[in-house]
Amino acid sequence: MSEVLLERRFLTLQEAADELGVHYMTAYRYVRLGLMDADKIGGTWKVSPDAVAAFRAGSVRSPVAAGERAPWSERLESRLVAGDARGAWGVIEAAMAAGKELDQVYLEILTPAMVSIGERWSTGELDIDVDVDIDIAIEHRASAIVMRIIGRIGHRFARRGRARGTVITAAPVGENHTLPLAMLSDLLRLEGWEVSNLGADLPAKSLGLFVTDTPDVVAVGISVSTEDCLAQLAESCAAVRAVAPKLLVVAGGRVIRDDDHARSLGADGAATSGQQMSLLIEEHLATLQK
Ligand code: B12
Repeated sequence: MSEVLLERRFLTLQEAADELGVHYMTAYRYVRLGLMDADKIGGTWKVSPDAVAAFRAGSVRSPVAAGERAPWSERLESRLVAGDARGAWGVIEAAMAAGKELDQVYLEILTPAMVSIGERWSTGELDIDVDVDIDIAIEHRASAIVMRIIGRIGHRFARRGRARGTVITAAPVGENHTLPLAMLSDLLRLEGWEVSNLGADLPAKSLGLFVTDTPDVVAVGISVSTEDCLAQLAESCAAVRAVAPKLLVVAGGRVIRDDDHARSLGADGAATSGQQMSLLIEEHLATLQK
C-alpha cells in the first residue's frame, strides 16, 4: 500500500488523541485495551477516522458507553487483527482480573475471537490491499499470538493430586489446526486427566504405536477442522482399534457433525468440548468395570 494511501486512510495516534481531546497516552491505553481499533503499520499506530468516530459515538468499544464494556472476545479480536501481542495479553489479564475462569478464557474469549477472524477472512474483510492479498497472513499472525497466550496460561490448567489416567490427543495427517487441539488438551487437564498432546499432522501408524506405549491410557481424542481430513481421521481411528480394541476413541472439531457421523468414521462417539469428553471417559471406564 502506498504511503499516500496510508496517509489518506489513517490518522496517527497523536492525531486521534487530538480529535478525541485526550492525552496521547490515554489514546494509547484505549488501543492497548482493545477499546479503540488501531493497526500497527511500519512500526507506528494508525487509527482510521471510522474507528475514532465509532469510539466517540460511544459504540460497544467505547468505555464511555453507559458503563457497557465491549465483550472480552471482541476486544481480544481487535488486538489479534492488529498483531498486537502485548495488547492481546493485556485483554486476557484484564478478563482474568475481572473474574473470568480459565475455561471461560478459552471458550468465551479465545475461541469466538478466532472463529470471527475466520469468518472475516473468508468474506475478505481482512484484506488490506486488493493487489497484495495478505489476509491469510493476518490470520496466521493472530494464530501465533493465541498460541503464545496458551503457552503463558496453559500450565494453570493442571490439577493437583493424582492424575486420573492419560488421554492422548492428536490430529490426523494433513490436519494443521493445532489451536483446537491445544485448547482441548488444556481443558481435559482441567478435568484432572494427564494429557499427551501429539499435535497436528500425525500419521495413523504413529498414533497406534504411541497408544501401545502408553500404559495408563484411558482414551484418545482426535481433532479435525477441515473436511479434507475426515478420511485420515478414519485411518487414525482404525489404527487405534487395531492395537487397543476396547479403548475409547472420541472424534471432535468443527467438521464432526454428531455421534452418528463420528461412528461412521470409526470413533466411539463425538464430543464438542473437553468437559463433554471427560464425561464420556468416565462413563466408558464405569462400563469396563462392570
Ligand atoms: C486459525 C485457523 C487456521 C490457522 C491454523 C493455526 C493453528 N495453529 O491452528 C491456519 C491459518 C494455519 C489455517 C489453515 C487452513 N484453514 Co483454517 N481456520 C482457522 C480458524 C480461523 C480458527 C480455528 C481455531 O483455532 N478455532 C478455535 C478453536 C478453539 O475452536 P474449535 O476448532 O471449535 O475447537 C474447540 C472445539 O471444537 C473442541 N474440539 C476441537 N477438536 C476436538 C476434538 C475432540 C476429540 C473433542 C472432544 C473436542 C474438540 O475443543 C476446542 C476447544 O474448545 C477456523 C475458523 C473456525 N470457525 O474455527 C478456520 C477453518 C477451520 N480453516 C479452514 C480452512 C479451509 C483452512 C485451509 C484449508 C485454508 C487454506 N486454503 O489454506 C488451511 C488448512 C490447513 C490444514 N491443512 O489443516 C476452514 C475449514 C472449512 C472446512 N469445513 O473444511 C475454516 C472453518 C475457516 C472457514 N470459515 O472456511 N486455519
